[in-house]
Amino acid sequence: MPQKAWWKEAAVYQIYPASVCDLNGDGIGDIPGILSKLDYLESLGVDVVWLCPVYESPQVDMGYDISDYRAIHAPYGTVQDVDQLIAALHKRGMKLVMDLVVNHTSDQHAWFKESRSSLDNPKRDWYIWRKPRWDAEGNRQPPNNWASVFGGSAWSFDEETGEYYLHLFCKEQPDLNWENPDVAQAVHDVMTFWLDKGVDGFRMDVINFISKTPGLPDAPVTIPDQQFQPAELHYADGPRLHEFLRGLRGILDKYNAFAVGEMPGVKEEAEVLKSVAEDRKELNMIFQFDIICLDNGRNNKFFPKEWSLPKLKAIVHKWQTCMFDNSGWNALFLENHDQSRSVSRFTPHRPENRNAAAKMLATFMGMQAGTLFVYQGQELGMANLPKDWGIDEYKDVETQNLYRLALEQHRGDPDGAEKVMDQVRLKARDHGRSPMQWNTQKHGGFTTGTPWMRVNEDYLHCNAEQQQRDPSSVFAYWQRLLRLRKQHADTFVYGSFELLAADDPAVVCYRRVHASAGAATVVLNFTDGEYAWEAPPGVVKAWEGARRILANYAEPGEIRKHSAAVVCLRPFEA
Ligand code: TEU
Ligand code: CA
Repeated sequence: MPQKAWWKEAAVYQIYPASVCDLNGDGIGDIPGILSKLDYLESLGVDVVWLCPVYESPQVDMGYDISDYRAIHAPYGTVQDVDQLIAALHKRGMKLVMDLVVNHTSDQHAWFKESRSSLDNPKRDWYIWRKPRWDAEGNRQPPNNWASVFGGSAWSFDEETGEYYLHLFCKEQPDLNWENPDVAQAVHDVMTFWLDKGVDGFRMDVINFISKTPGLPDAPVTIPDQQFQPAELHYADGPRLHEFLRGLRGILDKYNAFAVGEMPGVKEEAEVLKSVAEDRKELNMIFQFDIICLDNGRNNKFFPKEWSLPKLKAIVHKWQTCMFDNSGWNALFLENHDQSRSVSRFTPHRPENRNAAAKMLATFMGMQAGTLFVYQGQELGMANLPKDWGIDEYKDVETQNLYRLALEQHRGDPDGAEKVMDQVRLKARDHGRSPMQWNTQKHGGFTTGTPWMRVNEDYLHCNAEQQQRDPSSVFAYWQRLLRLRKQHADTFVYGSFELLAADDPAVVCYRRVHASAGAATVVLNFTDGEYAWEAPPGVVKAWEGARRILANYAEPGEIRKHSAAVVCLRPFEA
Protein backbone atom coordinates (compact mmCIF):
# COMPACT_ATOMS: atom_id res chain seq x y z
CA MET A 1 0.00 0.00 0.00
CA PRO A 2 1.41 3.43 -0.92
CA GLN A 3 1.91 5.88 1.92
CA LYS A 4 -0.89 8.38 2.30
CA ALA A 5 -0.41 12.07 1.51
CA TRP A 6 -2.75 15.00 0.86
CA TRP A 7 -1.31 15.58 -2.58
CA LYS A 8 -2.02 12.02 -3.62
CA GLU A 9 -5.72 12.37 -2.93
CA ALA A 10 -5.98 15.85 -4.41
CA ALA A 11 -7.64 16.81 -7.67
CA VAL A 12 -5.81 19.69 -9.35
CA TYR A 13 -7.52 22.17 -11.63
CA GLN A 14 -5.25 23.78 -14.19
CA ILE A 15 -5.96 27.41 -15.02
CA TYR A 16 -4.84 29.19 -18.17
CA PRO A 17 -5.02 32.76 -16.88
CA ALA A 18 -5.64 34.52 -20.19
CA SER A 19 -8.75 32.43 -20.85
CA VAL A 20 -10.66 31.98 -17.61
CA CYS A 21 -12.57 35.19 -17.02
CA ASP A 22 -12.00 38.80 -17.98
CA LEU A 23 -13.39 41.00 -15.26
CA ASN A 24 -12.27 44.45 -16.46
CA GLY A 25 -13.35 44.10 -20.07
CA ASP A 26 -9.94 44.42 -21.78
CA GLY A 27 -10.44 41.04 -23.45
CA ILE A 28 -7.78 39.24 -21.40
CA GLY A 29 -8.56 36.98 -18.49
CA ASP A 30 -7.27 38.24 -15.14
CA ILE A 31 -6.68 37.21 -11.54
CA PRO A 32 -9.75 39.07 -10.23
CA GLY A 33 -11.70 37.05 -12.82
CA ILE A 34 -10.25 33.84 -11.39
CA LEU A 35 -11.19 34.99 -7.88
CA SER A 36 -14.76 35.43 -9.09
CA LYS A 37 -14.88 31.76 -10.11
CA LEU A 38 -13.72 30.10 -6.91
CA ASP A 39 -17.27 29.08 -5.96
CA TYR A 40 -17.44 27.27 -9.29
CA LEU A 41 -14.17 25.44 -8.64
CA GLU A 42 -15.14 24.52 -5.11
CA SER A 43 -18.48 23.18 -6.28
CA LEU A 44 -16.70 21.08 -8.91
CA GLY A 45 -14.78 19.47 -6.08
CA VAL A 46 -11.15 20.24 -6.87
CA ASP A 47 -8.63 20.84 -4.09
CA VAL A 48 -5.73 22.57 -5.76
CA VAL A 49 -5.45 25.27 -8.41
CA TRP A 50 -2.44 25.25 -10.70
CA LEU A 51 -1.98 28.65 -12.20
CA CYS A 52 -0.05 28.79 -15.49
CA PRO A 53 2.51 31.63 -15.57
CA VAL A 54 1.16 35.03 -14.55
CA TYR A 55 4.55 36.70 -14.14
CA GLU A 56 5.76 39.74 -15.99
CA SER A 57 6.43 38.71 -19.56
CA PRO A 58 6.47 40.03 -23.12
CA GLN A 59 4.10 37.09 -23.84
CA VAL A 60 5.92 35.69 -26.85
CA ASP A 61 5.02 32.24 -25.50
CA MET A 62 2.01 33.16 -23.37
CA GLY A 63 4.00 33.86 -20.22
CA TYR A 64 6.45 30.94 -20.52
CA ASP A 65 8.93 33.70 -21.31
CA ILE A 66 9.36 35.46 -17.99
CA SER A 67 11.02 38.85 -17.69
CA ASP A 68 10.54 39.25 -13.92
CA TYR A 69 9.79 36.32 -11.61
CA ARG A 70 8.68 38.62 -8.80
CA ALA A 71 6.21 40.77 -10.71
CA ILE A 72 2.85 40.03 -12.32
CA HIS A 73 1.98 40.67 -15.98
CA ALA A 74 -0.05 43.87 -15.67
CA PRO A 75 -3.15 42.72 -17.60
CA TYR A 76 -3.44 39.76 -15.21
CA GLY A 77 -3.25 41.93 -12.09
CA THR A 78 -0.74 42.53 -9.32
CA VAL A 79 1.25 40.65 -6.72
CA GLN A 80 -1.46 41.74 -4.27
CA ASP A 81 -4.03 39.95 -6.42
CA VAL A 82 -2.00 36.76 -6.07
CA ASP A 83 -1.83 37.31 -2.32
CA GLN A 84 -5.59 37.60 -2.35
CA LEU A 85 -5.95 34.46 -4.43
CA ILE A 86 -3.76 32.51 -2.00
CA ALA A 87 -5.79 33.77 0.97
CA ALA A 88 -9.14 33.07 -0.72
CA LEU A 89 -8.13 29.52 -1.67
CA HIS A 90 -6.71 28.76 1.75
CA LYS A 91 -9.91 30.01 3.36
CA ARG A 92 -11.75 27.33 1.41
CA GLY A 93 -9.23 24.68 2.36
CA MET A 94 -7.83 24.73 -1.17
CA LYS A 95 -4.24 25.23 -2.33
CA LEU A 96 -2.34 27.16 -4.97
CA VAL A 97 0.40 25.75 -7.17
CA MET A 98 2.30 28.14 -9.43
CA ASP A 99 4.26 27.51 -12.60
CA LEU A 100 8.03 27.62 -12.21
CA VAL A 101 9.69 28.23 -15.58
CA VAL A 102 13.42 28.07 -15.02
CA ASN A 103 14.91 26.20 -17.93
CA HIS A 104 14.82 29.56 -19.68
CA THR A 105 13.82 33.17 -19.15
CA SER A 106 12.60 35.82 -21.53
CA ASP A 107 15.26 37.62 -23.54
CA GLN A 108 13.82 40.72 -21.84
CA HIS A 109 14.78 39.49 -18.38
CA ALA A 110 17.38 41.75 -16.73
CA TRP A 111 19.65 38.71 -16.34
CA PHE A 112 19.74 38.11 -20.09
CA LYS A 113 20.09 41.78 -20.96
CA GLU A 114 23.19 41.88 -18.76
CA SER A 115 24.44 38.58 -20.08
CA ARG A 116 24.26 39.64 -23.72
CA SER A 117 25.77 43.08 -23.05
CA SER A 118 29.42 41.96 -23.19
CA LEU A 119 31.68 38.91 -23.22
CA ASP A 120 32.98 39.69 -19.75
CA ASN A 121 29.75 40.70 -18.04
CA PRO A 122 29.44 38.88 -14.69
CA LYS A 123 26.16 37.33 -15.92
CA ARG A 124 27.62 36.22 -19.28
CA ASP A 125 27.82 32.69 -17.97
CA TRP A 126 24.20 32.64 -16.71
CA TYR A 127 23.16 31.63 -20.24
CA ILE A 128 24.63 29.24 -22.78
CA TRP A 129 26.87 31.13 -25.22
CA ARG A 130 29.06 29.54 -27.89
CA LYS A 131 31.22 30.66 -30.76
CA PRO A 132 29.95 30.07 -34.32
CA ARG A 133 31.00 27.12 -36.43
CA TRP A 134 32.22 27.86 -39.93
CA ASP A 135 31.34 25.52 -42.79
CA ALA A 136 33.53 24.62 -45.80
CA GLU A 137 32.18 27.60 -47.78
CA GLY A 138 33.09 29.92 -44.94
CA ASN A 139 29.50 30.48 -43.84
CA ARG A 140 28.70 31.05 -40.21
CA GLN A 141 26.75 28.17 -38.68
CA PRO A 142 25.22 27.51 -35.26
CA PRO A 143 27.47 25.69 -32.75
CA ASN A 144 25.55 22.41 -33.20
CA ASN A 145 22.64 20.90 -35.12
CA TRP A 146 20.01 20.99 -32.37
CA ALA A 147 16.50 21.92 -33.45
CA SER A 148 14.30 24.18 -31.38
CA VAL A 149 11.11 22.54 -30.12
CA PHE A 150 9.25 25.25 -32.05
CA GLY A 151 11.13 24.70 -35.33
CA GLY A 152 14.41 25.94 -36.81
CA SER A 153 17.75 26.07 -35.03
CA ALA A 154 17.98 26.09 -31.24
CA TRP A 155 20.64 28.80 -31.52
CA SER A 156 20.45 32.49 -32.34
CA PHE A 157 23.36 34.70 -33.25
CA ASP A 158 23.96 37.85 -31.30
CA GLU A 159 25.69 40.51 -33.45
CA GLU A 160 26.80 42.53 -30.44
CA THR A 161 29.23 39.95 -29.07
CA GLY A 162 29.59 37.64 -32.07
CA GLU A 163 28.34 34.52 -30.32
CA TYR A 164 25.29 32.28 -30.42
CA TYR A 165 23.01 31.60 -27.42
CA LEU A 166 20.99 28.44 -26.92
CA HIS A 167 17.19 28.47 -26.81
CA LEU A 168 15.41 25.11 -26.85
CA PHE A 169 12.15 27.00 -27.47
CA CYS A 170 11.71 30.46 -29.10
CA LYS A 171 14.66 32.73 -29.71
CA GLU A 172 13.05 35.00 -27.11
CA GLN A 173 13.46 32.19 -24.52
CA PRO A 174 17.22 31.83 -23.88
CA ASP A 175 18.18 28.76 -21.81
CA LEU A 176 19.70 29.40 -18.40
CA ASN A 177 23.08 27.83 -17.72
CA TRP A 178 22.52 25.57 -14.72
CA GLU A 179 26.19 24.63 -14.71
CA ASN A 180 26.69 27.98 -13.00
CA PRO A 181 25.76 27.60 -9.31
CA ASP A 182 24.61 31.24 -9.17
CA VAL A 183 21.72 30.30 -11.46
CA ALA A 184 20.48 27.58 -9.12
CA GLN A 185 20.80 30.02 -6.23
CA ALA A 186 18.77 32.66 -8.08
CA VAL A 187 16.05 30.08 -8.80
CA HIS A 188 15.99 28.98 -5.17
CA ASP A 189 15.48 32.63 -4.20
CA VAL A 190 12.54 32.96 -6.58
CA MET A 191 10.95 29.84 -5.09
CA THR A 192 11.47 31.17 -1.59
CA PHE A 193 9.86 34.47 -2.54
CA TRP A 194 6.61 32.73 -3.55
CA LEU A 195 6.67 30.07 -0.85
CA ASP A 196 6.98 32.82 1.75
CA LYS A 197 3.77 34.25 0.33
CA GLY A 198 2.01 30.99 1.01
CA VAL A 199 2.13 29.29 -2.38
CA ASP A 200 1.76 25.54 -1.80
CA GLY A 201 4.02 24.25 -4.52
CA PHE A 202 5.10 24.38 -8.15
CA ARG A 203 4.53 22.83 -11.51
CA MET A 204 8.02 22.88 -12.97
CA ASP A 205 8.17 23.61 -16.67
CA VAL A 206 10.39 21.26 -18.74
CA ILE A 207 12.38 20.74 -15.59
CA ASN A 208 14.19 17.72 -17.07
CA PHE A 209 15.81 20.01 -19.67
CA ILE A 210 18.00 21.94 -17.23
CA SER A 211 21.07 19.70 -17.51
CA LYS A 212 22.64 19.30 -20.95
CA THR A 213 25.30 16.88 -22.22
CA PRO A 214 28.66 18.56 -21.56
CA GLY A 215 30.24 19.86 -24.74
CA LEU A 216 26.79 20.11 -26.41
CA PRO A 217 27.56 17.54 -29.15
CA ASP A 218 25.54 17.25 -32.37
CA ALA A 219 22.38 15.16 -32.24
CA PRO A 220 22.14 12.09 -34.46
CA VAL A 221 20.38 12.73 -37.77
CA THR A 222 16.91 11.22 -37.42
CA ILE A 223 15.07 13.43 -39.93
CA PRO A 224 17.40 13.46 -42.97
CA ASP A 225 15.50 16.11 -44.96
CA GLN A 226 15.87 18.57 -42.12
CA GLN A 227 18.86 20.76 -41.31
CA PHE A 228 18.27 20.78 -37.55
CA GLN A 229 17.65 17.63 -35.56
CA PRO A 230 15.63 16.71 -32.47
CA ALA A 231 18.18 16.64 -29.66
CA GLU A 232 16.30 15.41 -26.59
CA LEU A 233 19.02 12.81 -26.21
CA HIS A 234 21.28 15.66 -25.11
CA TYR A 235 18.98 17.48 -22.74
CA ALA A 236 15.95 15.40 -21.66
CA ASP A 237 17.82 13.49 -18.96
CA GLY A 238 21.17 15.20 -18.54
CA PRO A 239 23.94 14.05 -16.21
CA ARG A 240 23.30 16.61 -13.45
CA LEU A 241 19.51 16.60 -13.54
CA HIS A 242 19.00 14.74 -10.26
CA GLU A 243 21.56 16.79 -8.41
CA PHE A 244 19.69 19.95 -9.49
CA LEU A 245 16.32 18.44 -8.56
CA ARG A 246 17.57 17.60 -5.08
CA GLY A 247 18.62 21.23 -4.77
CA LEU A 248 15.07 22.32 -5.58
CA ARG A 249 13.70 19.78 -3.14
CA GLY A 250 15.80 21.31 -0.40
CA ILE A 251 13.81 24.53 -0.76
CA LEU A 252 10.45 22.75 -1.10
CA ASP A 253 11.06 20.74 2.06
CA LYS A 254 11.45 23.85 4.18
CA TYR A 255 7.81 24.60 3.40
CA ASN A 256 6.50 21.09 3.01
CA ALA A 257 5.63 22.19 -0.53
CA PHE A 258 4.61 20.09 -3.45
CA ALA A 259 6.17 19.73 -6.93
CA VAL A 260 5.09 18.19 -10.19
CA GLY A 261 7.72 18.26 -12.91
CA GLU A 262 6.90 18.46 -16.58
CA MET A 263 9.24 16.02 -18.31
CA PRO A 264 8.81 15.57 -22.05
CA GLY A 265 11.04 12.87 -23.53
CA VAL A 266 11.54 10.87 -20.33
CA LYS A 267 10.27 7.46 -21.32
CA GLU A 268 11.78 4.63 -19.33
CA GLU A 269 10.44 3.50 -15.96
CA ALA A 270 13.87 3.59 -14.33
CA GLU A 271 14.42 7.16 -15.52
CA VAL A 272 11.06 8.38 -14.24
CA LEU A 273 11.49 6.65 -10.91
CA LYS A 274 14.73 8.52 -10.33
CA SER A 275 12.66 11.70 -10.12
CA VAL A 276 9.58 10.44 -8.30
CA ALA A 277 10.37 7.43 -6.12
CA GLU A 278 9.67 8.54 -2.56
CA ASP A 279 13.06 7.67 -1.11
CA ARG A 280 14.88 9.68 -3.80
CA LYS A 281 13.60 12.95 -2.33
CA GLU A 282 13.29 14.78 -5.64
CA LEU A 283 9.80 15.52 -7.02
CA ASN A 284 6.38 14.25 -5.97
CA MET A 285 5.38 13.28 -9.49
CA ILE A 286 6.01 14.15 -13.10
CA PHE A 287 3.96 14.66 -16.23
CA GLN A 288 5.07 11.81 -18.42
CA PHE A 289 4.33 12.06 -22.16
CA ASP A 290 3.62 8.48 -23.36
CA ILE A 291 -0.10 9.09 -23.86
CA ILE A 292 0.44 12.55 -25.33
CA CYS A 293 2.84 11.10 -27.92
CA LEU A 294 0.64 8.10 -28.75
CA ASP A 295 -0.64 9.70 -31.95
CA ASN A 296 2.50 11.62 -33.00
CA GLY A 297 3.97 10.44 -36.28
CA ARG A 298 7.52 11.00 -37.61
CA ASN A 299 8.89 12.28 -34.32
CA ASN A 300 6.60 15.27 -34.81
CA LYS A 301 3.25 15.97 -33.24
CA PHE A 302 1.89 17.61 -36.39
CA PHE A 303 2.05 14.32 -38.31
CA PRO A 304 -0.83 12.02 -37.45
CA LYS A 305 -0.27 8.44 -36.42
CA GLU A 306 -2.90 5.75 -36.05
CA TRP A 307 -3.14 4.70 -32.44
CA SER A 308 -4.83 1.65 -31.03
CA LEU A 309 -6.61 1.06 -27.78
CA PRO A 310 -4.37 -1.88 -26.77
CA LYS A 311 -1.39 0.50 -27.03
CA LEU A 312 -3.10 3.05 -24.81
CA LYS A 313 -3.92 0.33 -22.30
CA ALA A 314 -0.35 -0.91 -22.30
CA ILE A 315 0.84 2.59 -21.39
CA VAL A 316 -1.67 2.86 -18.56
CA HIS A 317 -0.72 -0.56 -17.27
CA LYS A 318 2.98 0.24 -17.44
CA TRP A 319 2.74 3.37 -15.29
CA GLN A 320 0.03 2.19 -12.93
CA THR A 321 1.93 -0.91 -11.92
CA CYS A 322 5.35 0.72 -12.03
CA MET A 323 4.42 3.35 -9.44
CA PHE A 324 2.59 0.91 -7.20
CA ASP A 325 5.52 -1.49 -7.15
CA ASN A 326 8.18 1.16 -6.61
CA SER A 327 6.70 3.76 -4.26
CA GLY A 328 6.46 6.36 -6.95
CA TRP A 329 3.47 8.43 -7.95
CA ASN A 330 1.64 9.26 -11.19
CA ALA A 331 0.21 12.54 -12.41
CA LEU A 332 -2.93 11.70 -14.38
CA PHE A 333 -3.80 14.00 -17.27
CA LEU A 334 -5.24 13.92 -20.76
CA GLU A 335 -5.28 17.64 -21.41
CA ASN A 336 -3.33 20.77 -20.69
CA HIS A 337 -2.64 24.10 -22.38
CA ASP A 338 -0.29 22.43 -24.89
CA GLN A 339 -2.75 19.81 -26.14
CA SER A 340 -5.80 19.63 -28.30
CA ARG A 341 -9.01 18.72 -26.48
CA SER A 342 -9.27 15.10 -25.36
CA VAL A 343 -12.86 14.57 -26.47
CA SER A 344 -11.89 15.58 -30.02
CA ARG A 345 -8.59 13.78 -29.99
CA PHE A 346 -9.18 10.42 -28.31
CA THR A 347 -12.88 9.86 -28.95
CA PRO A 348 -13.95 10.76 -32.50
CA HIS A 349 -17.72 10.91 -32.12
CA ARG A 350 -21.07 11.82 -33.59
CA PRO A 351 -22.34 15.09 -32.06
CA GLU A 352 -25.04 13.33 -30.02
CA ASN A 353 -22.41 11.21 -28.28
CA ARG A 354 -20.01 13.97 -27.28
CA ASN A 355 -21.12 14.17 -23.67
CA ALA A 356 -21.03 10.40 -23.23
CA ALA A 357 -17.50 10.41 -24.64
CA ALA A 358 -16.36 13.20 -22.32
CA LYS A 359 -17.76 11.35 -19.31
CA MET A 360 -16.20 8.10 -20.42
CA LEU A 361 -12.77 9.76 -20.68
CA ALA A 362 -13.28 11.30 -17.23
CA THR A 363 -13.91 7.81 -15.87
CA PHE A 364 -10.92 6.39 -17.70
CA MET A 365 -8.56 8.86 -15.98
CA GLY A 366 -10.43 9.45 -12.77
CA MET A 367 -10.51 5.86 -11.54
CA GLN A 368 -6.76 5.37 -11.91
CA ALA A 369 -4.15 5.71 -9.18
CA GLY A 370 -2.35 9.03 -9.17
CA THR A 371 -3.03 12.69 -8.65
CA LEU A 372 -5.77 13.79 -11.01
CA PHE A 373 -5.33 16.91 -13.14
CA VAL A 374 -8.34 18.55 -14.78
CA TYR A 375 -7.68 21.22 -17.37
CA GLN A 376 -10.07 24.14 -17.53
CA GLY A 377 -13.02 23.37 -19.77
CA GLN A 378 -12.36 19.61 -19.67
CA GLU A 379 -15.05 19.40 -16.99
CA LEU A 380 -17.53 20.72 -19.59
CA GLY A 381 -16.32 18.51 -22.43
CA MET A 382 -15.00 21.51 -24.37
CA ALA A 383 -13.88 20.53 -27.87
CA ASN A 384 -11.34 21.59 -30.49
CA LEU A 385 -11.73 24.78 -32.48
CA PRO A 386 -14.15 24.65 -35.43
CA LYS A 387 -12.66 23.37 -38.69
CA ASP A 388 -13.55 26.50 -40.64
CA TRP A 389 -11.48 28.89 -38.53
CA GLY A 390 -8.63 30.48 -40.47
CA ILE A 391 -5.00 30.66 -39.39
CA ASP A 392 -5.49 34.17 -37.99
CA GLU A 393 -7.62 32.78 -35.17
CA TYR A 394 -4.63 30.72 -34.00
CA LYS A 395 -2.49 32.82 -31.66
CA ASP A 396 0.20 30.39 -30.51
CA VAL A 397 3.79 31.11 -31.52
CA GLU A 398 4.33 27.41 -32.20
CA THR A 399 1.36 27.32 -34.57
CA GLN A 400 2.44 30.48 -36.35
CA ASN A 401 6.02 29.15 -36.72
CA LEU A 402 4.78 25.84 -38.05
CA TYR A 403 2.53 27.58 -40.52
CA ARG A 404 5.32 29.76 -41.85
CA LEU A 405 7.91 26.96 -42.09
CA ALA A 406 5.51 24.37 -43.50
CA LEU A 407 4.14 26.75 -46.12
CA GLU A 408 7.69 27.29 -47.36
CA GLN A 409 8.14 23.54 -47.66
CA HIS A 410 4.92 23.31 -49.69
CA ARG A 411 5.91 26.16 -51.99
CA GLY A 412 4.44 25.63 -55.46
CA ASP A 413 1.79 23.21 -54.20
CA PRO A 414 -1.65 24.74 -54.76
CA ASP A 415 -3.05 22.65 -51.89
CA GLY A 416 -0.11 23.56 -49.64
CA ALA A 417 -1.97 25.98 -47.42
CA GLU A 418 -4.83 23.55 -46.89
CA LYS A 419 -2.40 20.73 -46.05
CA VAL A 420 -0.77 22.90 -43.43
CA MET A 421 -4.16 23.88 -42.03
CA ASP A 422 -4.94 20.17 -41.63
CA GLN A 423 -1.90 19.89 -39.38
CA VAL A 424 -3.00 22.93 -37.42
CA ARG A 425 -6.51 21.51 -36.99
CA LEU A 426 -5.03 18.31 -35.68
CA LYS A 427 -2.74 19.39 -32.85
CA ALA A 428 -2.34 23.15 -32.51
CA ARG A 429 -1.99 24.11 -28.86
CA ASP A 430 -4.62 26.79 -29.51
CA HIS A 431 -7.38 24.15 -29.27
CA GLY A 432 -6.88 24.06 -25.52
CA ARG A 433 -6.51 27.80 -25.11
CA SER A 434 -9.79 29.29 -26.27
CA PRO A 435 -11.69 31.16 -23.54
CA MET A 436 -13.87 29.39 -21.01
CA GLN A 437 -17.49 29.02 -21.99
CA TRP A 438 -19.49 30.30 -19.03
CA ASN A 439 -22.96 30.97 -20.43
CA THR A 440 -24.91 31.86 -23.58
CA GLN A 441 -24.10 35.56 -23.49
CA LYS A 442 -21.90 37.10 -26.16
CA HIS A 443 -18.39 35.57 -26.12
CA GLY A 444 -19.71 32.89 -23.80
CA GLY A 445 -19.68 35.32 -20.89
CA PHE A 446 -15.87 35.34 -20.91
CA THR A 447 -15.59 39.08 -21.57
CA THR A 448 -17.70 42.14 -22.25
CA GLY A 449 -14.90 43.42 -24.49
CA THR A 450 -13.12 41.92 -27.48
CA PRO A 451 -11.58 38.57 -26.47
CA TRP A 452 -7.84 38.14 -27.07
CA MET A 453 -8.72 34.84 -28.73
CA ARG A 454 -12.02 33.98 -30.36
CA VAL A 455 -14.46 32.00 -28.25
CA ASN A 456 -15.54 28.66 -29.69
CA GLU A 457 -19.09 29.23 -31.00
CA ASP A 458 -20.28 26.01 -29.47
CA TYR A 459 -20.60 27.88 -26.16
CA LEU A 460 -24.27 28.13 -27.05
CA HIS A 461 -24.73 24.45 -26.20
CA CYS A 462 -21.60 23.78 -24.15
CA ASN A 463 -21.28 26.15 -21.23
CA ALA A 464 -20.90 26.07 -17.47
CA GLU A 465 -24.18 27.72 -16.54
CA GLN A 466 -26.33 25.15 -18.34
CA GLN A 467 -24.24 22.26 -17.14
CA GLN A 468 -24.36 23.35 -13.52
CA ARG A 469 -28.16 23.16 -13.65
CA ASP A 470 -28.30 19.84 -15.44
CA PRO A 471 -27.72 16.68 -13.35
CA SER A 472 -26.95 14.72 -16.52
CA SER A 473 -24.21 17.11 -17.69
CA VAL A 474 -20.51 16.43 -18.08
CA PHE A 475 -19.88 18.88 -15.23
CA ALA A 476 -22.26 17.02 -12.90
CA TYR A 477 -20.54 13.77 -13.82
CA TRP A 478 -17.13 15.19 -12.90
CA GLN A 479 -18.60 16.35 -9.59
CA ARG A 480 -19.80 12.84 -8.81
CA LEU A 481 -16.56 11.30 -9.94
CA LEU A 482 -14.41 13.58 -7.81
CA ARG A 483 -16.64 12.94 -4.80
CA LEU A 484 -16.51 9.18 -5.25
CA ARG A 485 -12.77 9.24 -5.61
CA LYS A 486 -12.48 10.96 -2.25
CA GLN A 487 -15.07 8.80 -0.58
CA HIS A 488 -13.32 5.62 -1.74
CA ALA A 489 -9.77 6.94 -1.70
CA ASP A 490 -8.41 3.68 -0.29
CA THR A 491 -9.51 1.91 -3.43
CA PHE A 492 -9.27 4.57 -6.13
CA VAL A 493 -6.22 6.48 -4.93
CA TYR A 494 -4.23 3.83 -3.08
CA GLY A 495 -5.53 0.52 -4.39
CA SER A 496 -3.63 -1.75 -6.74
CA PHE A 497 -4.31 -1.83 -10.47
CA GLU A 498 -5.16 -4.80 -12.67
CA LEU A 499 -5.67 -4.52 -16.40
CA LEU A 500 -8.14 -6.94 -17.99
CA ALA A 501 -8.98 -7.57 -21.64
CA ALA A 502 -5.64 -6.01 -22.61
CA ASP A 503 -6.05 -6.91 -26.30
CA ASP A 504 -9.67 -5.94 -26.78
CA PRO A 505 -9.74 -3.24 -29.49
CA ALA A 506 -12.79 -1.37 -28.17
CA VAL A 507 -13.04 -1.79 -24.42
CA VAL A 508 -10.89 -0.64 -21.53
CA CYS A 509 -11.41 -2.73 -18.44
CA TYR A 510 -9.46 -2.45 -15.24
CA ARG A 511 -9.86 -3.25 -11.59
CA ARG A 512 -8.81 -1.26 -8.56
CA VAL A 513 -8.37 -3.41 -5.51
CA HIS A 514 -7.86 -2.70 -1.85
CA ALA A 515 -7.64 -5.58 0.58
CA SER A 516 -10.12 -4.25 3.13
CA ALA A 517 -11.80 -1.17 1.63
CA GLY A 518 -13.10 -3.00 -1.42
CA ALA A 519 -12.56 -3.37 -5.12
CA ALA A 520 -13.97 -1.66 -8.19
CA THR A 521 -14.26 -2.73 -11.80
CA VAL A 522 -14.15 -0.10 -14.54
CA VAL A 523 -15.55 -0.91 -17.98
CA LEU A 524 -15.38 1.62 -20.81
CA ASN A 525 -16.51 1.45 -24.41
CA PHE A 526 -14.10 3.62 -26.38
CA THR A 527 -16.19 3.49 -29.57
CA ASP A 528 -18.93 5.64 -31.02
CA GLY A 529 -21.14 2.59 -31.58
CA GLU A 530 -22.68 -0.28 -29.67
CA TYR A 531 -20.31 -3.07 -28.81
CA ALA A 532 -21.08 -6.61 -27.74
CA TRP A 533 -18.26 -7.36 -25.38
CA GLU A 534 -17.34 -10.83 -24.27
CA ALA A 535 -16.36 -10.03 -20.74
CA PRO A 536 -13.50 -12.05 -19.26
CA PRO A 537 -14.57 -14.45 -16.48
CA GLY A 538 -12.93 -12.32 -13.79
CA VAL A 539 -15.21 -9.45 -14.62
CA VAL A 540 -18.39 -11.45 -14.55
CA LYS A 541 -17.39 -12.83 -11.18
CA ALA A 542 -16.63 -9.35 -9.87
CA TRP A 543 -20.01 -8.13 -10.97
CA GLU A 544 -21.94 -10.72 -9.06
CA GLY A 545 -23.25 -8.86 -6.05
CA ALA A 546 -21.47 -5.63 -7.05
CA ARG A 547 -22.94 -2.16 -6.81
CA ARG A 548 -22.99 0.26 -9.76
CA ILE A 549 -21.52 3.46 -8.32
CA LEU A 550 -20.88 5.53 -11.43
CA ALA A 551 -22.24 5.33 -14.97
CA ASN A 552 -22.78 7.66 -17.90
CA TYR A 553 -26.08 6.04 -18.92
CA ALA A 554 -29.00 6.30 -16.52
CA GLU A 555 -30.17 2.69 -16.77
CA PRO A 556 -27.84 -0.29 -16.34
CA GLY A 557 -26.88 -2.01 -19.57
CA GLU A 558 -27.76 -5.49 -20.59
CA ILE A 559 -25.78 -8.64 -19.87
CA ARG A 560 -26.71 -11.62 -22.01
CA LYS A 561 -25.63 -14.90 -20.48
CA HIS A 562 -24.49 -17.34 -23.11
CA SER A 563 -21.58 -19.64 -22.62
CA ALA A 564 -19.60 -16.53 -21.82
CA ALA A 565 -21.16 -13.34 -20.58
CA VAL A 566 -21.74 -10.84 -23.35
CA VAL A 567 -22.17 -7.30 -22.19
CA CYS A 568 -23.96 -4.98 -24.59
CA LEU A 569 -22.19 -1.65 -24.27
CA ARG A 570 -23.72 1.52 -25.66
CA PRO A 571 -21.63 4.21 -27.43
CA PHE A 572 -18.89 5.39 -25.08
CA GLU A 573 -20.62 3.70 -22.19
CA ALA A 574 -18.78 3.83 -18.87
O1 TEU B 1 6.06 22.73 -22.71
C1 TEU B 1 7.12 21.89 -22.96
C2 TEU B 1 7.05 20.97 -24.12
O2 TEU B 1 8.07 20.49 -24.54
C3 TEU B 1 5.82 20.62 -24.79
O3 TEU B 1 4.72 20.40 -24.05
C4 TEU B 1 5.62 21.57 -25.89
O4 TEU B 1 4.94 22.73 -25.53
C5 TEU B 1 4.84 20.93 -26.96
O5 TEU B 1 5.35 19.69 -27.21
C6 TEU B 1 4.95 21.74 -28.18
O6 TEU B 1 4.12 21.17 -29.11
C7 TEU B 1 6.23 23.69 -21.73
C8 TEU B 1 4.98 24.52 -21.58
O7 TEU B 1 3.95 23.71 -21.12
C9 TEU B 1 4.69 25.20 -22.88
O8 TEU B 1 3.48 25.90 -22.87
C10 TEU B 1 5.84 26.12 -23.19
O9 TEU B 1 5.68 26.68 -24.46
C11 TEU B 1 7.18 25.39 -23.13
O10 TEU B 1 7.31 24.54 -22.00
C12 TEU B 1 8.30 26.39 -23.05
O11 TEU B 1 8.29 27.00 -21.81
CA1 CA C 1 -8.89 41.60 -18.11
